[in-house]
Amino acid sequence: MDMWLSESQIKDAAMTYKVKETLVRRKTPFQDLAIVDTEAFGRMLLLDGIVQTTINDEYVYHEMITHIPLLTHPNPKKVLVVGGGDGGTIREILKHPSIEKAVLCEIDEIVIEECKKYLPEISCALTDPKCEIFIGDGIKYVHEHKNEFDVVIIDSTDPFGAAEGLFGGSFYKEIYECLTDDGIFVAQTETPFYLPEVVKKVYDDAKAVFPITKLFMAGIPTYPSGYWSFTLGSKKYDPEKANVIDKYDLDTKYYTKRLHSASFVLPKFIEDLTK
Ligand code: AG3
Repeated sequence: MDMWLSESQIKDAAMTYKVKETLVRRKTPFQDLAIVDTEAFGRMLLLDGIVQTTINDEYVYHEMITHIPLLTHPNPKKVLVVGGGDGGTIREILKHPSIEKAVLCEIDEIVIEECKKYLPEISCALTDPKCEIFIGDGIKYVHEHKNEFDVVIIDSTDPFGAAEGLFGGSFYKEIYECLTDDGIFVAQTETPFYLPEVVKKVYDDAKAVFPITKLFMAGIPTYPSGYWSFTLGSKKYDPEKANVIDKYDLDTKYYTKRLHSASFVLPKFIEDLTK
């Protein structure tokens, strides 16, 4: 008997995967967690039925959410990740030689526990001595740490329920204050195909706070529509003008120095959301 898993993306569309095996399924105090092995994408993490990451395409998301801000900043030393309990973003951050400390603030420690067990390729850097794990609310953590981080990355789930507070203007003001004088913020901000109003709102909210605000895109096959947006807010450095050419080379599969600025070139319907 074939087993199939579906994530509904809008009322009338869904993406479906053939499942080999369910490795873990458990209710945490915050969400319904599952890690399943799929035929097409390998092991896959789901939270409340929403695909978070898979072994076969995780590199796109984790490289882009990390290397775009970290290679825009000339010398990032301290980085905060809010969410991201699978550890993929931390793994990418620690590829940068300037990093002294990467803090992971994750509300649900069971995500970390299960990803360490079943997704070691992604979670492998969570035990690195430069990684500090804080279990708790990201909004509170950001509020309590002022002028401290060179880069803040919001590696959250979708903006409904638990993660809703991570997608608003008042939180972006707090992030602004949590950043150093030349700090940069990046968040995953959904797909403009299905949620253009979310993309627009996040962009406008970030723009009201940061002097430089830009959207960039990446192709992620297991996220709704396969085409995903990220929003970047920066106090000083323009990511499109960053001199990444002279910087060190990284071991990547998706990110390249040429792609860095190219990912900010937007199709018209997305560019229109930024006007
Ligand atoms: N968090 C962003 C997942 C968003 C995907 N949305 C969806 N499938 N509807 C990814 C966490 C990876 N570190």
